[in-house]
Amino acid sequence: MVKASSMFKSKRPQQRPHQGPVKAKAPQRSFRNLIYLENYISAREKDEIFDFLGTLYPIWEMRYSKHNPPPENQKQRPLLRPVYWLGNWQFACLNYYHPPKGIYDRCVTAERYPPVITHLVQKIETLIKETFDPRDLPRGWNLNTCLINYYGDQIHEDDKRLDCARVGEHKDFEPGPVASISFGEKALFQFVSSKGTESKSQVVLQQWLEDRSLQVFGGDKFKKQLFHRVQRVDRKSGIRYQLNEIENFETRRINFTFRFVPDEHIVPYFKLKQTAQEDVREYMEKLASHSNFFAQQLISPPAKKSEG
Ligand SMILES: O=C(O)CCC(=O)C(=O)O
Repeated sequence: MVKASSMFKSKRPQQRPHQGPVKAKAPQRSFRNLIYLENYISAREKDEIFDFLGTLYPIWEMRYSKHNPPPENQKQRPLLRPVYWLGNWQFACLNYYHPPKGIYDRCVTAERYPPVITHLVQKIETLIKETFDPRDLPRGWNLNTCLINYYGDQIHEDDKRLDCARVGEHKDFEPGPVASISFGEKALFQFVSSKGTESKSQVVLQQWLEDRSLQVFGGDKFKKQLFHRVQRVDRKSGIRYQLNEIENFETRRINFTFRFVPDEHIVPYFKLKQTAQEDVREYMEKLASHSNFFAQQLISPPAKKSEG
């Protein structure tokens, strides 16, 4: 069990679904399989991570594609935010990693972690191994996959802003604990219980994720039973990140979530099935325009010489 400073249970979830933070003085509590640590990332590590972020060009993905069209009653739509993946890229239109059935043709080999992230991930893995029940750590578990989420405002042509700094309720299906580090404006992160689309979700637990904080969650309750979401991102500090320009977007929070995908389910682009290659080709080309790694991935491997 690890101290989850200022993590608090929603007082009256029945009466107050979807209403943002419950105004209660946050008590110090401990939860099994849940860690929240403020100031976990040092100022120096943050600087190094931001130097690295300055080399990335995040992309806006569409949720669906030619070979994975929207289901009935749904439309094609862009994700709410630009993203970048390290370790492997789970394109939205390939439906993300979702065991037990959705494990092939979903995770595409991506760039490795830079040294500052490798070092941090080792520290986080050690913390998790020391504090989590070993039964909640799948065989071979390590944090080899990272999703970088950019949160902020979309700026429209008439200069109108659309605050799209949130994530709807969902589960992360990668096995084992997920770790997340946050930078910039604080975000209201909520665990919610949901009984389907008809009834409103109930906030079970919520936490403001502060700049330089670490959050880890795992186990049946937080990973398998509850959903989680980012309800909103504050703007009180006035933070605006000037990284590589994301067209018509103003970033005020950046979050890294680290996950585990078994290596055997991560494949280079050219090993994806043809339809999946076709669906993500445009994204790969966009990434390749700024990254030697992705440019190399688009070069077909030399055909194997036939024996004899
Ligand atoms: O931004 C966050 O704190 C959480 C992001 C998240 O839920 C996800 O990437 O699955």
